[in-house]
Parts: sequence; C-alpha cells; structure tokens
Amino acid sequence: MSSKKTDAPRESQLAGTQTPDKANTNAKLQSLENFRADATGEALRTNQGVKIADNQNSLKAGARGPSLLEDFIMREKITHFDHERIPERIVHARGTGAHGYFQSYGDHAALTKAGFLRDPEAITPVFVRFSTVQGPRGSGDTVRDVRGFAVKFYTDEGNFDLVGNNMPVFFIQDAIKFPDFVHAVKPEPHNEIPTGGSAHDTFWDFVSLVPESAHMVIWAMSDRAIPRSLRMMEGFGVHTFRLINAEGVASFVKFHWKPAQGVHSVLWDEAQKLAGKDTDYHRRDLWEAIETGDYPEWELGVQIVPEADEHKFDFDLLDPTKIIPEELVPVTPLGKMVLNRNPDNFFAEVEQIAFCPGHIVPGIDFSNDPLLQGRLFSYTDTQISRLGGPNFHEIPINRPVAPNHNGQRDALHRMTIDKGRASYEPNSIDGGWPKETAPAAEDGGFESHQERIDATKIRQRSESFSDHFSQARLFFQSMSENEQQHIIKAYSFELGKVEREHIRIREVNEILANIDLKLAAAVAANLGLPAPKKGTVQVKGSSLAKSPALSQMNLPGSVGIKGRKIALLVADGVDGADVDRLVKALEAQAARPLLLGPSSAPVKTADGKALPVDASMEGMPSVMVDGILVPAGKASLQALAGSGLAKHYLLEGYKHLKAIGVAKDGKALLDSLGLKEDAGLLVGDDQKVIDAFVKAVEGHRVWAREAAAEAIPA
Ligand code: HDD
Repeated sequence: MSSKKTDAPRESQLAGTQTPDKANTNAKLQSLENFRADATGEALRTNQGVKIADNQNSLKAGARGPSLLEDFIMREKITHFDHERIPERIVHARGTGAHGYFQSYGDHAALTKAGFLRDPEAITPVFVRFSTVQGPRGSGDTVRDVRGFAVKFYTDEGNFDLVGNNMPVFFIQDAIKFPDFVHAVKPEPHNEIPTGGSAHDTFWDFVSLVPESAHMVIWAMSDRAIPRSLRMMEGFGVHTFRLINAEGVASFVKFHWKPAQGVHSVLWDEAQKLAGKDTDYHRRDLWEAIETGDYPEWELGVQIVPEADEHKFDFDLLDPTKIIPEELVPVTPLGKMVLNRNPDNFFAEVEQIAFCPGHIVPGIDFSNDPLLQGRLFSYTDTQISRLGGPNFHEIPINRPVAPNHNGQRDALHRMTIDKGRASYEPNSIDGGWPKETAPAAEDGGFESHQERIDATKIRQRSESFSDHFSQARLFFQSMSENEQQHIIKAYSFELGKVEREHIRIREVNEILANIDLKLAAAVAANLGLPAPKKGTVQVKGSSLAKSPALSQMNLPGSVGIKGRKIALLVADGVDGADVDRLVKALEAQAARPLLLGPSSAPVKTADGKALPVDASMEGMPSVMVDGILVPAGKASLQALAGSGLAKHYLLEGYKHLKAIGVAKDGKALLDSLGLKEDAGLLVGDDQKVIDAFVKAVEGHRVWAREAAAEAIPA
C-alpha cells in the first residue's frame, strides 16, 4: 500500500548486478533435470511401454457385452487415477510456486562461509512456494491470512531451505503449542467451516486466551494479510538464525526478502470479492508475470547482531513473537532472487516440493528459539505421510544438485540404484567410500556451531519471553491513519463473526486494551461493547515510539506501472483513434491494457471498424484490474451510461481507490454516478491526464479518497 519511494540501497544494488538471461540462469538446474518428460512425437504407451492402439474403448465381450477383467490397459489407467491424490499439507495447503535463481552481491566472507553467499558469479537455482495457511488446496487466494514464503536454494553444498512467511513474527513461542494453534485456526471440526479464514470462534477463543499471539494477530488483521500480489510481499525468516564464517565466528541474523515490485495490498472488500470472482487471483498474477517476462525480484538481506550483543535488546532474540525493529538494526543486503520460470507440472513440482527449516548448509546454523527447534523435527516427519516414505528427497523437485551418497539405500519408492556392497561407514569393502569430510572451510564438512550449554532440564518459558504487548503496540502506533482504520475494521469484522460474546469481550478487554486503548475502544464500539478504560497488565512499552519501516506506506513503492492491468471500457461507437492513443501510452509504460466490452463480442468503432475486446466487463471485473480508462466516443459513452455493468465497474473502481481516467465527454457519466474528480479520478483527453493517471496507478491506491469512498455502495 505504499506510494512513497525512497533511495533504498536495495534499488541501487539491484540495478548494479548483472541479470543473466533466462536460458543461462537455469542452465545448471536444467542440465540436471533429465527427469522432465516431453511426449512430443511419441506414441501413447502403457506404463510398461506397450503401444496403445485404442484409448477410447474398453475390452468387452461383444460391442454391447460386459467388460473383461483382462483389459490390462484399462485397469492400469484406472488404478493410477484412483490414487492420484496425496494428502494435502496440514497447513499451507493452498499455494503456488516458481523457479528462479539467487545471486550474491559480493563475497560476504566476514559473515558466512556458505558458498552461495561468497561468490558473486555463482548462480544458485531456487524454487519458491508461496501459500496461505488456513485453507485447503482449493481455497481462495485472497482470504485474510498469513502467506508462506518458502525458498529452496539448490546450492553446490546442499539444499538450504528458508521456510518463512510474509510476516516477521509468529503466533506462539514454543513448538509444543503448534498443534493447538492449528486446530484452533483450521475450519471448525464439527462442520468444517470456515474455509480459508480466521473469522470464527475457535480461532478467537484460542488467541484471546494466549496473549503471546497478540503481536502476530495484529499483523494478521493488517493489510499485510491481504496482499495485492505474491510479488508484492516482503518475506521473513522469522526466527533468529546464525551465520558462521570460516573462522567459526557466529553472528545472529534475521532474514528479510524485500520485493522490487513494492509492498502493496488490496482492500478488504476487494479481497472478499476476488475470492469468488477470481479464486486463483494470486496464482494467475505470478504465472502471467513470469510468462510475459516481467520477472519478480526480491533482495535477500539480514539484520546482523554480533553474538556479544545478544542481550542488548528489550526483548529476547530467541522469542519468535518479536521483531528487531529495522531502526535499531538495519537490513544489510546480501543478494537478489529472480523468479523466471513457471513449473511444467503443478503436482510434480509445487505439490511435491518438501521444505524443512532443518535443511541448512555449512555457514548457516540455528538459534535456540524453541519454535524453530520444534520445526526442525516436524517438516521431515510430515513428508513421510504426505509423500509416502523417507525417500522424498529423491523426488526430482527435492533433489539437491550436490551429490548425496550415504548408506540410506532402502525404504519405499527408492529410485537410486546404489552400487557397492557396503551400506555402512566405516567400511573396508568399498575402499571406505563414501567418506566423511573434515569441517575445515576448504573441505566443507558440516560442523554445528559450538555453543556452550550448562543447564537444568526443565519445562519452563524464559521470563524474557513474557512481554506480549509492547511490540503489538509499536506495530499499531507505527501505522498510518488509513492502516489503523483497516486494522480496526478487520478486528471488528472478525470478532463480529464470533458467536460467543464472552470471547469477544475477552479479546477486547484482555488483549486489545493492552495493545492500545484507542484500538480497543473503536472495536468495542463496533461490537456494541463498553470501551475498556485500562489494560489488564502493565505494558512496559518499546524503546521506540514508532518504527516507520513497519508501515507499508513508508516502504519503497513500485517503480512505474510495469505489468499493471488497466481496463479500457468500450462499447459500440467508441473513438478508435482515442483507444489507440491510450493503448500506446500504456504500452510505453509496459502496463497491460485490456479492452473490455459489454460482452465478449467485438465492438464497432465510430468509423465502423470491428474492434476485438480482450474480455467482457463481467469476465474481467474491476477487482481484477489496477486502473480504469474510459476512451472518447459519444455513442460509446452513452451506451456505458446506460449499462448497469459499466456503472458498477466505475463505482466499484472508485470505491476501491483505483485510478480512473475518463475522456472529456465522459464527465456527464461521472456526474450521473455522483463521482467527483480527485488526484486519481481524472477527466480530459490530453497527455496531462495520462501522466496523472500513471502516477496514480504507481501510487497503487488513491488513499486520500478513502473517506469519500465510504459512501459508495459495495
Ligand atoms: Fe510451518 C509448512 C512457515 C511454524 C509445521 N510452514 C509450512 C510452510 C511454510 C511454513 C511457509 C509451507 C511450506 C511449503 O510451501 O511447502 N511455519 C512457518 C513459519 C513458522 C512455522 C514461518 C514460524 C515461524 N510450522 C511451524 C511450527 C510447526 C510447523 C512451529 C510444527 C511444530 N509447517 C509445519 C508442517 C508443514 C508446514 C506441518 C505442513 C506441510 C509441510 O510442513 O511441509 O510440518
């Protein structure tokens, strides 16, 4: 939702690196991808390689007779089909992904010995999977939810998985609470409602009883939970990790992904409508961007804390419900990631990819964050039931590009045929191979960071994890006025769906009142509850009054309007030359003009030519575009003024704060709708209007209009 641009270092850094072309960047992975099958020119065969002569008819005793059991071709086909589904992920079931590469900006030797962060020439293949958390595989893309942001780096030293989210904190502090949290947020067990959302009793029951969730819940009630695009989200590793250099010196780090596309969200009304009108909105957006060569880019950065400074903060670095404000420790850029190749097969790649935070390489290590420690176990474990056994690392999308010889040869679905007789180490039969590698930097054997532990075995939460509200308050108070209003509305909407009043009251009095009394009072008013006068606990407050980096309004916006979809509303009698002028102006900006008519049939221009349209206004509703233009042409404008579809299009675009540019003669159309010109509602036929329109689209939404737009029906 940002409009401001800053001279962030990442822009200059991104511009400074060479962008290798698509063919070269994926050459390494593709040269190892001999498992991709192309059937072009090939005969249809059974799985056993027998050519099939008839794929239309089963084998029967006579044309009208019963089918015969000996029809091995039909049996094989149906058996395979009967088993084509695998269990979906317990969480993050709905997702999409893409291939790309990572390139380091330089040699970060002082920080880490990890090879992919040491060599700026190295192109490391990556696969990224983005996801929602709550909904099943077929649920909507734009529901209010956290987004998963999981990256697999296929490095020369083994796979490194950075399994993060688009929010920098988490709901709970200890992995032992994860099943409880997930059971609460998932659809309710008796009726499996709601699909893809948290607006229900069990979720709010849990979070109102578990104050450590307060910080993450306010992020989930913010605009971050309804991103405009997967390309326009920040990503976070969440936990504190360690980077280790060749001398064995460790630094604590928090990983960040900063998108070159800006950080933007949709409005809640848009999100809800999109969930029905284009369930695949985010999936489609990512796919189309990559297909059209508009490759999304992120910068990987880290906040670095020397080990000696571990205890210098007013929160615990091991507590995953806390951020390190960027004002205290800025993000140091390390390299960039570009996504430039769509999968060939969704199931084989997106569905079968298996991430695990425990997949690390020499130069990276864990911290004692108890949430991270539990995750190290859970992910490998879940793949065993989801992907059918412990050999899931042999599925093509999960295979490292580094060799992986060891004694683990058996188990279900083993693909590799290991030669040699010794599946144990040490051995003298196979010459001792495969052998251990020394941990010295040049040898590359993995060595855990040597941390001194002298402790009592105990089930206890550290006292340093007990402040649950200071950073939630910092988050709310760092938001712009528009963003604060969105948060208030989100809590009001969600709690309004909660049937049990005692849960609503507890959330307002025992959670929101401890975050911010203005927030609590506004939500209480919307629920018909008394405003709490004070919180229930003493909140010490953050050392910062505000963290500007938390507000999307302050983050670097998009640069230009590349790839943004702009609707041109046309009907019979439209001025063909004006359409041409607008299309050319948009194409000059690398935006995507889309001609939308009353139906999918071509419209007739004023000079009698047939003008094909890209879609009907119904087929590509306003929620699917970023801006709207109405070209000149008296008859066309008149037809639009008489069309409920066109009027709704403009009203809805206005309500959703989108840029709208209307030809001079269209002023009457706007008047009839009661819409007044503003910084993003422009009337005229000249270049000035186009320039202002482009600027408004670049700003993403016309935020100053938000109060006026309240009066427009949804
Ligand atoms: Fe998790 C999937 C992110 C805590 C257990 N998680 C999963 C995915 C993402 C995250 C992005 C989807 C990966 C993909 O696309 O395949 N999870 C997080 C983050 C967390 C977190 C950022 C906190 C900082 N997760 C977490 C805990 C546990 C799990 C505490 C268990 C103790 N997560 C899982 C899982 C999943 C998973 C059940 C489901 C499917 C899978 O792993 O492969 O094992």
